[in-house]
Amino acid sequence: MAAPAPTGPTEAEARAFIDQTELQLRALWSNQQRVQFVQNTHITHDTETLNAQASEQVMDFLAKKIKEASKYESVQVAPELRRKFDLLRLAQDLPAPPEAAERAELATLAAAMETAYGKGKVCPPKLGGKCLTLDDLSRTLAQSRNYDELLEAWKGWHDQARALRGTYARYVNLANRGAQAFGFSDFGTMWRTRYDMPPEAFAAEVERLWQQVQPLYESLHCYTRMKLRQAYGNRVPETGPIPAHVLGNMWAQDWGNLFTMVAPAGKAQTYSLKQRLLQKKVTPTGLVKMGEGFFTSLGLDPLPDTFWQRSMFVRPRDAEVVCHASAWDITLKGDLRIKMCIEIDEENFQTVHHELGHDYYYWYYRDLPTLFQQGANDGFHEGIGDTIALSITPKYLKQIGLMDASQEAQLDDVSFLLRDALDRVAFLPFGKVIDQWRWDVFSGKVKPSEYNKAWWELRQKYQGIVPPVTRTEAEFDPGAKYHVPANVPYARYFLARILQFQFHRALCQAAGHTGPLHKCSVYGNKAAGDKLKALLAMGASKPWPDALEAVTGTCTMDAGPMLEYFQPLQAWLTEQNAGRTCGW
Ligand code: X8Z
Ligand code: ZN
Repeated sequence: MAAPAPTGPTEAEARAFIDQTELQLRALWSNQQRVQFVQNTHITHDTETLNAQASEQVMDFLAKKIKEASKYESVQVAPELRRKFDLLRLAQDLPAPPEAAERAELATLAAAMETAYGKGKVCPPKLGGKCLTLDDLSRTLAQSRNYDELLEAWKGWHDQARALRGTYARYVNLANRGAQAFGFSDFGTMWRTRYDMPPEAFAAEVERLWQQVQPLYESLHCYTRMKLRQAYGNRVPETGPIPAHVLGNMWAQDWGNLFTMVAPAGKAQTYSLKQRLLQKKVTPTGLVKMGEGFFTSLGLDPLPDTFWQRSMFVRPRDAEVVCHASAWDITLKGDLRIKMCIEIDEENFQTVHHELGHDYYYWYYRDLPTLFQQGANDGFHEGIGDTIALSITPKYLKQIGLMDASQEAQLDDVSFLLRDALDRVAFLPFGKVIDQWRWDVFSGKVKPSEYNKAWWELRQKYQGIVPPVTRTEAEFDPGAKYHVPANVPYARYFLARILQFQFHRALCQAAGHTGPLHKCSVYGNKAAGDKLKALLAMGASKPWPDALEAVTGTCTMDAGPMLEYFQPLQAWLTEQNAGRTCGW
């Protein structure tokens, strides 16, 4: 008699495996979050070591579970359960290399790079032992109009990052070994596989969106360059790329700080949000309260008391910290925090809304299964707070007492949109470049001996900027940007920049807004709030095109709404640039 055919595992067994894995993951992730939060708010040798240990633990656990999961590959299971298996394979921030010693090394390197970035300082001899932090240097970049002073601050911060070069190359090596152990050709491919489509299709998608917005960026670049030339003379070329240090920001990623310099001639710019906030003696906590106030006006919950008790809002006097802003849910059950070094200005006002967007996402999906506690894709997560910030219109500022009626009347559409574009439009090529570079580094197309060369080629090609002084392979300029040493993917911010306008238009429609999109604020509108809550509560339970369709009615990412929003500015820029050679 023939032996009965061997039967594979059942759907029930597959489900039990995932349920158990999710429970264990929640505990491990929560522990890791807690340790990381402590490290980020109090860098010492010990907190860094604890962080490395926690990462290693998560790495080991996920590697084991992903291997076990292959048993269930051919089991017929419900789509929702299959999605969890797919998400499990992609859940590693750091993919475990095969050897235990390599895993420990990768975890140690990653923790060390993040803390090194956090501790980064510049100590110019002329200050006689006094050192400058990134906050200090950024203030100079934002406020100074002295070419050489700007250069010194820019060069100081970029030069100190050279210490990370060797460690970074080793990290690339180990992370690739990890990614390959799970069937990805390299770590960058693993990153690009997180978008419910093949990795090549995702790269093409980013390129397609960039092509949509490139003309708008080029118009802004052309106009800004002309204005900068008026201020800095021949040191800013008439037709070539702009030196990277005169754009008001350490990485030339958003240019809002140039507003008073580039504002339309003849329109006196008397209004300053920063001045108004200072005048009203708004504290860092007060700034966060204002952000919360927007979300609650939409009918979303107030932040829990523990948020106010456990967050870090200012740079402590007596500890090394990672100041780069971030948002947390330590327990994955609503222990929300933000960590920021708030200074009272417009940029921080925007960032507070950005971070609270993350916290509200965490909050509304906190009851979902662990693997679904993510954004529909990571661009959604980055785009929520920014969507809300798009509703910070003059009308809204007046409503909350941050602008007078006379100031509102004076502010014309072009000035308002120009201010906004200096941040949101200027960012677009930067949002693309960071991972364009890392994808090439991880794939091996760019070798360590060409790190800086490749970096500046991309910066010039997409952003139309050049380093203000010669850079060589002795330096490591990508390391001067937080997300590179901190192992945080960046394409998400590019997507967010596009998505936030799609979300904004959808919320405005729900609120019954008519008229130009840039005039819309959904402040106080519960219908818009309901739409937002529904999106947040979906987490990653469905592929992102479904989530996008549920909010906007379309399942493709599209820069159309962004172009619509900036249309009056685009028309004005075209007039201003008439007769000039744009591009670089
Ligand atoms: O890193 C951030 C947030 C934390 S997720 C502050 N952003 C990017 C950056 O600063 O480079 C927000 C905009 C882009
Ligand atoms: Zn963010």
